[in-house]
Amino acid sequence: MMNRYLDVNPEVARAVAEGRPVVALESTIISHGMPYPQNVETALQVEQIVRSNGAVPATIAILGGRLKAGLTADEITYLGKAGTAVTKASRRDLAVLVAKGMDGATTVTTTMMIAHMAGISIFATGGIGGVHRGAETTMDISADLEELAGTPVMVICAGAKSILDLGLTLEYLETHGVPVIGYGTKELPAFYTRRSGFSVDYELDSPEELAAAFKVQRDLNLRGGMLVANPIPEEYAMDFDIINRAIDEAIAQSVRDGIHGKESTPYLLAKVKDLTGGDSLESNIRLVFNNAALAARTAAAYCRL
Ligand code: PSU
Ligand code: MN
Repeated sequence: MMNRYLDVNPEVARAVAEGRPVVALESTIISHGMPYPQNVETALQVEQIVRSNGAVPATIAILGGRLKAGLTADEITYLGKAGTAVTKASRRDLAVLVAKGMDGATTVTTTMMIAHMAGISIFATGGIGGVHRGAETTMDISADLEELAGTPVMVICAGAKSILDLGLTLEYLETHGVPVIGYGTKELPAFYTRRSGFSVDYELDSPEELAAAFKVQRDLNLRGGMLVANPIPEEYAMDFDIINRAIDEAIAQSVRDGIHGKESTPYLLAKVKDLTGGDSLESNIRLVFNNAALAARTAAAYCRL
């Protein structure tokens, strides 16, 4: 935890030192995942939800070259207003951003890294990156999967969007030994929808069960993280065909526009939002709230073990 590049905010540091529950939250979802002002409102509300479910929130980002675990409301507002002007920071960006004293919005990858440096074990987000459709020729596979393979943090998400090849994403996680847990379901949820047609490894049904499984993984010193897929609440889920038509259209447009590399995911997310007239944004916000609550309750259960 002695890390000259890391600032853990005092409330988070105290909770970690005293063995109290803390939940890490990412910042790419703020700067690149949602428009202003909904991004700032959502990020602040997510922190409140973590608190009201018994944990301390630690939103993670890189600010002025400092790795930050725990942001102020002003810092969250800054990231939300700056939007895509802030670098989307994955593992390969981290060293240069820090060396140059720059800002970075952390993806699942860098949020896991910084959470682990700060002693935080549980992380809530919306969706993870994965193996993109067409990866057999583009080789576009998110660094998030590699991080899950190597960094011991539990990531609670709503599954993965079908902008990805969900089958190949699951194969990759299997190869790397990452447990994929459905929360109250045997099917991998697909972010906007509760169903995808793909099975998860295990269904667990309570924060206590999640915490117990993660405790064994840590006690046995098994490499890597654990992926928990928590389906969007039914009342906020989107129609399966409507969302999948929008995703197919977004992918077709991205091919026409020659989008690739780190631009791919933000481009597809923005196009899907445009094509669904904003309905997808509401679903996105609700599923993040749902994941934040489960993460806080799981962090609390983990601290009791
Ligand atoms: N998927 C989503 N919403 C997001 C992201 C992915 O449904 O906001 C963001 C996350 O920060 C994730 C990153 O870690 O995109 C993955 O980007 P890439 O595919 O370039 O690795
Ligand atoms: Mn990619």
